[in-house]
Amino acid sequence: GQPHVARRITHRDLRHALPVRPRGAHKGDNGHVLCVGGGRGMGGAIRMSAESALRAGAGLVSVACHQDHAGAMSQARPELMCQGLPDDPSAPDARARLDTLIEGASLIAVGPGLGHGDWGDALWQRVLESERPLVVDADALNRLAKSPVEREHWILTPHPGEAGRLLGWSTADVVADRVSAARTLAERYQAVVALKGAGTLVATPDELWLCTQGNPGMAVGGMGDLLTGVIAGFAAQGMSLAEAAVFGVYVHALAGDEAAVDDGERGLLPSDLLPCIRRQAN
Ligand code: NPW
Ligand code: AMP
Ligand code: MG
Repeated sequence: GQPHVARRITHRDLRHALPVRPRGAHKGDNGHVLCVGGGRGMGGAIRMSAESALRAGAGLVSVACHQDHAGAMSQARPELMCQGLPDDPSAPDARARLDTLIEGASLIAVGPGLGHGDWGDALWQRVLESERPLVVDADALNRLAKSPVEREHWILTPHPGEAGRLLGWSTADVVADRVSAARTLAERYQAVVALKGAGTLVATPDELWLCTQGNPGMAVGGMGDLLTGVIAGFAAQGMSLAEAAVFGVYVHALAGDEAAVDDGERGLLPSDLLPCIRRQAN
C-alpha cells in the first residue's frame, strides 16, 4: 500500500537514474518521442511539449498536429519532424502517416492542444490502440475522464481541474485533499500520476513523492505542456515511468525557479524555461 506521507524529491534521488551517454552514443539510443496534439488554434501547446522533450535529451522527436500548424512548427524548430493531419485524420493517407509515426515511436505524449472535437477524438482513439507507453495530459485526460479505459505503462499529468474530472470530484475537493486525489488516481488507473500545482505530487500505486520547488510565476498557459515533454523525454531515454515523472517534475520546477532568478516571476514564459531544462537535466 501507499505511504500517507509524501517523500520530498531531492537531487540525490534520481540524477543517477538518467543513463550516462557513452562516447559512441547515437540518436537511436536516446529514444523517439511522438507528441500528439496541437489541434486547430493550439499548435503552440504541442510545440512546447516537443521542444521540451528535445531539451530533456530525447534522441528524436516527432509531432502529429493539425495541418494548419505543421509548416510553421518545422520552421520555428527544425529539429522537430512534424506531420500535419487534415480535419479527418482517419482518411487513408493521414491514417497511414500516423501509423508510421506510432510504429517508429518509443513513447507517445498525447493531449496538449488536442482540443475537444472529432479531430482529437480520432487521434486519441488511435493512440489508445497502440501499445506504446503514454504520457497523457490535457484534453486527452478529459477524454479519459469521459470514457475510462484500463491500461498499463502510462503517466497521467492532471492539474486539479483535470484530476477532478477524472475522479468525479470538484476542483475544490481535489485542492483540499491533494494527497488522496493523487493516490486514488494512481490506484484507479494503475498509473504514475503527477498531480500538478504548487507542491506537485507524484503517486504510483505504491509510492508518493512531493516537489517543493517551482514558483507562482509558473501559473501561465503552456507551463504544463512543457512538463509533459520533459517527462516524455526522460522516459524515452530509459528511465522507468515513475523515475521519469518524479525527475521530470523536479527538473521542470527547478527550471522555473532558475528562469525567474534574473527577471522575476511575473511575466515568466514557458519558452523561457527551455534552456534551463537543459541545464537542470545535465
Ligand atoms: P476552476 O476554474 O478553478 O474550476 P482546462 P486548460 C483548473 C491547451 N493550451 N488549482 C481551474 O478550474 C492545453 O494543452 C494551449 C486549482 C482552471 O480554470 C489544453 O489542450 C496553449 N484549479 C487546452 O489548452 C497554452 C486549477 O482547471 C481549469 C489549477 C485547455 O487546457 C494554454 C483550466 O483547465 C494551454 O496549455 C490549480 N493549480 N490548475 C497554447 N499556446 O496552444 C488548473 N485548475 O479547462 O482543462 O483548460 O488547462 O487551459
Ligand atoms: P498546466 O495547468 O497544465 O499548464 O500546468 C501548470 C504547470 O505549472 C504545472 O507543472 C504546475 O505544477 C506548475 N505551476 C503552476 N502554478 C504553480 C505554482 N503556484 N507553484 C509551482 N508550480 C506551479
Ligand atoms: Mg495543461
